[in-house]
Amino acid sequence: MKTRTMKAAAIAVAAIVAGAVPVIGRTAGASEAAGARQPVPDAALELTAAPAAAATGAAEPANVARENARSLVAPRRREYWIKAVNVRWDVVPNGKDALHGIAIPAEKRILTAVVYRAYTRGWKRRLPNTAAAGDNDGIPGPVIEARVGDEVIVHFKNEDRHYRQKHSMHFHAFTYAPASDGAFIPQVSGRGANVPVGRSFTYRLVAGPQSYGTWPYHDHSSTMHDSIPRGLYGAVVIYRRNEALPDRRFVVAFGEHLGFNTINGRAFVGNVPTFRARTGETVEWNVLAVGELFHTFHPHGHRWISPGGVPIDNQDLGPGSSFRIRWKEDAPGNWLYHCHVESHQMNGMIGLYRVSS
Ligand SMILES: [Cu+2]
Repeated sequence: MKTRTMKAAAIAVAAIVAGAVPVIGRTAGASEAAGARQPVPDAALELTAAPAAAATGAAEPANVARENARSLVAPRRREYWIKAVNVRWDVVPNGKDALHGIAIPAEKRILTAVVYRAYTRGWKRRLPNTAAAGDNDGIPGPVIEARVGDEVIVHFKNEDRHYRQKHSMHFHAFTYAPASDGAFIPQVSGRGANVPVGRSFTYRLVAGPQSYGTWPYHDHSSTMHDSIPRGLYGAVVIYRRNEALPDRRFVVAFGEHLGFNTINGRAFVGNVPTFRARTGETVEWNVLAVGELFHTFHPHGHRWISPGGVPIDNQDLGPGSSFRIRWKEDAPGNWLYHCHVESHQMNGMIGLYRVSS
C-alpha cells in the first residue's frame, strides 16, 4: 500500500536547488489522497490514483517565504533530476461522464503512459508529491521553475521500459545552445535529441530577459508523436527577478489522451482537477496546450485584462501555446472552467473552480 497524491490543483516545484537542498517553490492546492495499489494488467506499473474530490489548497507560507527570500537575492543555479517513466494512467478515474450520465469502462480509459517525474540528486529517490515537493505523479510532469537570470540544469534519464522508445526534453522559452534543444533532426541534432532507454542527457538552460511567463516542455525526439499523447509533457514557469509569488498557483494543461479531450490528463468533471481558492487571494493560472487541437480557456464568473488592455474571459490556445494570468479573487462560489470548443467540453475538458469566502 502506498500513499498516492492527486494530481491536481496546484503545483509546486520539484527542484533541487544548488547544493542539493530540495527546495521549492510554492504550491497551493496539492493535497494527499490515500489510495491502494490497484490491480492492473501490467503489475510492474503503478496505477495513478484518482484526483481527490477536494483539493484543499494547503498553503505553505514558510516555504514560500524562504523561496521568495532566496529568489529575490540573486540569480542562482537550479538543478532538476528528471526521468521518463511508465505509469498506468486512468483518464477517467471515477469511471463516468457526469454531464451525460455515461459510464466509461476501464478498457477505454486506462493508458500505459510515459510521464516525466522528478527525483533527488542522481535520480536516487522520487520526490514526494506533496505541497512542499511538487506535483510529481503523472500528467503534466513536474513544473520546471525559474526566475529570470537563473541557470537551470536538467538531468534527464530515459526509463521508458514499456515502449522502449527514445525520448528527450525540449523546453520553450529558455535560452540555450543548440546542443540543449532536445529536438530531433536526422543527421543534425546531437545526443540530447534522442536519448535511448537507460541513457541520460543533461540540458543546460538559462532563463533570459524574455523567458518570463508560462511555457510547455515536452518530448521532441523522433517518437514525440507517440509519447505526447502518452503524457510526456509539462509546464515551465518562469517569474521575473523580483516578481511576487501568488497565493494560489494552478497549472492547466489541455491535451488529448485515448480520444478524450483532457485537462491535466483527466476527462470530465470529478476527474479534471478541482481548483480551490479564497476571496482576497491572488490566483495565478498557468495554461498551456499540447497535442493537435486548438482550445480556449474559459473560467466562469471571472475576467482579466489582456496585454492589449481589454477585458477578456475566453483565451484561445493553439498547440504549443501558453499564457499566465492572475486575478485578485473576489467571487465566492462554485464555478466551472472549461474549453469553449463545445465538442471538447462535452468530451471531457471541463472542471470545477471553488472559491470560498
Ligand atoms: Cu478544446
